This record gives sequence, structure tokens and C-alpha cells, in this order.
Amino acid sequence: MDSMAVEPSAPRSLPDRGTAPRHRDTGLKQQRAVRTRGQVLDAAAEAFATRGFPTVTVQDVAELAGVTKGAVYFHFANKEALAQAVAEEFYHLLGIIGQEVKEADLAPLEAVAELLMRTAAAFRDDTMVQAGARLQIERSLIGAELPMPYLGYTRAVTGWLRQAHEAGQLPASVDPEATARVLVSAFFGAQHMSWVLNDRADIAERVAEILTAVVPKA
Ligand code: LUB
Repeated sequence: MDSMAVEPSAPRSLPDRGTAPRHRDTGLKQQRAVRTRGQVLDAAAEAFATRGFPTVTVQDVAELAGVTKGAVYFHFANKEALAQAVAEEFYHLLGIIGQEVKEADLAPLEAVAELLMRTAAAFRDDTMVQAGARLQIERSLIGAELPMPYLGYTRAVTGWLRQAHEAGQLPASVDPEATARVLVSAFFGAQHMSWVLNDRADIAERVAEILTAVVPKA
């Protein structure tokens, strides 16, 4: 699966409630269900980001969300489904960042810098992003398919580096695809180190120095 589609993902549909008759208050009930699902997803993100997939229980998520376990199970079949939904939301958010950078219409090297710096800020500030990244590290412990990591983001970076290369803004000897892999690998390592060593307080500086080292004039 593409891990960083630039298009926003389709709106999530509610679970099929089967034979339940339609009532006049269906709209309100649906609004409440959407809100509850969002609360559960946010609680799952908080739990996975801080404690990791293996130790979190559905009961923990229910308590954090302030709902019953039954309410969690109404929206998500099990803990694996919660992890999948959090990971999908993570890529949805990365996709929004990519789309916003694209729409800012920057010069290609500036776009790469903007993408990485905005992603760094999201890793620092957004629990859903922190949870998605942590779940990807733990993917071998999760009994469900998560979106393929890294490749979508690398493709986005490659596109801008190719443009810069073709416009003569990078030395001819530079391989845009390899440089994109280097940038994404360095970003991934830097965000992880910044998390472990400094609770992400220095992630922006660490990513800025990667940009300086790899694409000096960006
Ligand atoms: C991004 C991560 C962490 C790459 O899958 C992905 O795209 C990503 C998964 O852990 O960061 C951002 C350079």
C-alpha cells in the first residue's frame, strides 16, 4: 500500500449497524458515533505513543477515552484494528503535510526543506504522528498489516530532488533517488534519537542540520 498518498483518504464510513431501523435522530446518533470513534482513536494514539503496542489493552484505551470497552469494540474489532486505524491516520496526516507543501509552490529544494521541517514539528507536537511512527517500529509485534512505511515519503522527496536536479540546482553527480533515501533515513534516525535522548525537544535543530549537510543550499 502507498504510505503517503498526497490525496486525502476517503472519509471513514461508520460500521454497518445491520438491521437497525432508521429513526428521525439517526443524524444525531451518527454525529455522536463519529465523535466517540474520534475520542477512541485519540486515546489509542496516546496509549500507543506512550506505552507501545504490546503493553496497551483495549481496556486501557476505553479508560483513556472515557467510554466503555463495548463502545471501543463497536468501532474497532480488536487492538490490532486500533493500531491499523492509528497508522492510517498517521499517513493521512503526513499526506496533508505533503499536500500543503505542494500547494505552497516553493522552489523544489525549499519544498524538501519545508516538508522535513513540518514533519519534524508534527513528530514533536502531534500524538497521532508519534503513535504511528512508534507502531511502525513495532510492526513485527502487531498481528495485522500496517501500511508500508517510508516509501511514499521517499517518493515525494525524490520528486522534488529530481526537479531541482533537472533545473541545475544540484550537482550533476547527485542521484536524486539515492539522496532522497539518505534524507529519509537520516530523518528517521534523527527523530528516533531526539525522542530517546531529548523527548523530541531538539528535533527541529536535528532535522535542520540534516538539511544543511545533505542539501546545503536548500
Ligand atoms: C516517516 C515513518 C517515520 C518518514 O513511514 C514513514 O513514512 C515514516 C515511519 O516510522 O517517519 C519521514 C521521513
